[in-house]
Amino acid sequence: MQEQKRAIIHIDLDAFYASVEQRDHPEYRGKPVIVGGSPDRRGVVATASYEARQFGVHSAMPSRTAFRLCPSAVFLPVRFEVYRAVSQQIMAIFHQHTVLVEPLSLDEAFLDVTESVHGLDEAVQLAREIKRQIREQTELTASAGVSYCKFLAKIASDRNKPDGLTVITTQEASAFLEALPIEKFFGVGKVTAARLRTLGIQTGADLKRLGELRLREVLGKHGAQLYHYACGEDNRPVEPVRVRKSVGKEVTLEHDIRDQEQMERILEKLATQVEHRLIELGLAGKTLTLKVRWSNFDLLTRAISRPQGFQQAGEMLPVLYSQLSRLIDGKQAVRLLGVTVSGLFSQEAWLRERQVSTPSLWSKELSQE
Ligand code: DCP
Ligand code: MG
Repeated sequence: MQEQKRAIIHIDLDAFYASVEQRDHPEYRGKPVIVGGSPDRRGVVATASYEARQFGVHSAMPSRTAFRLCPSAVFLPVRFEVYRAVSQQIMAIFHQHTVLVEPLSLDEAFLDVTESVHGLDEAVQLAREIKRQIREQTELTASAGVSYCKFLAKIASDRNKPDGLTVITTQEASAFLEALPIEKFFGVGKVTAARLRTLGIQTGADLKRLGELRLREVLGKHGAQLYHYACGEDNRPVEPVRVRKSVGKEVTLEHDIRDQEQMERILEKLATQVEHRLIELGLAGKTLTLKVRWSNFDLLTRAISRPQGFQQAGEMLPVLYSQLSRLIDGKQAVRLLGVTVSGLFSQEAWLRERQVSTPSLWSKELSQE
């Protein structure tokens, strides 16, 4: 299908939480700043300023490790309300230029500006203007990527961080994708990358060479999609309103595990990530689902609902642990664990609900796949 060439901009703020902290505390500017959980409890890093990244500190790393790598860093707790207000400011800027804005997180969005520009050159000028507006109104820097599809626009914005502006034209796409390492392809995590590497696949050129059929054999539907990305084909539209149905995190383990305590530690991490995302989005959810995939690939889910909902990891964990201990029998090893909160509603409603209901009122709902 021959489609009209689009102009897509992807914008992503630089070291978002840390930059906001440096903006609001001038004494931290130019210094390593780490925002997230405290290193003396078992917190994780939400993000690190570029100064701290030079020490090897990055998002999702245990704060204790970050402290070891960079003891001189300033450690700060997250201030979601402030970040959410900044997010609203930048989203308002985006909406001045197109209605087709698809937010991916607080600091990141796709814009389809096809109707506002003639060609990618003008889209680059527009991206520059948007960066300028962001700096003027928020005192923060953003990086922008411009291309004819979402996948390439997103990769482009990551090319010259911080404060970058990168365009990948139709003509440049093919050479660019051929040289691109597989980890950079959309949807390729550690596990998929390791799998592809065993087949000798390192780059986009290798993906193309392997071919669509073979990739489909190895990775299913996702393999076919990956092949098309490697060929520079990505027709996914920019979708302005995404009605989010759930917030979930899951992990495929490097090695299957049998030890219940180890599983509980993983669930704790996942629940904490889900909590952070829910707080970021200002949401809570009625139903909590535990997902377990056994080493033989059988999948099992257990869902529990309660009227006052779930938002904090501390409230999810007792439920997850008790579901887990009912499921595991010591015979089967576990390959994947996941935690999802669905049936979402706004945080304000959640806070109201918590003031009136008692947490012991569980309504139970079990499902099995
Ligand atoms: N975040 C988080 N936990 C993660 C990843 C991110 O809490 N594992 C939060 C903190 C980040 C914000 O989301 O500031 C935006 O995420 P990005 O991936 O865009 O990272 P940054 O904006 O911090 O840095 P970059 O300059 O690489 O975009
Ligand atoms: Mg960012």
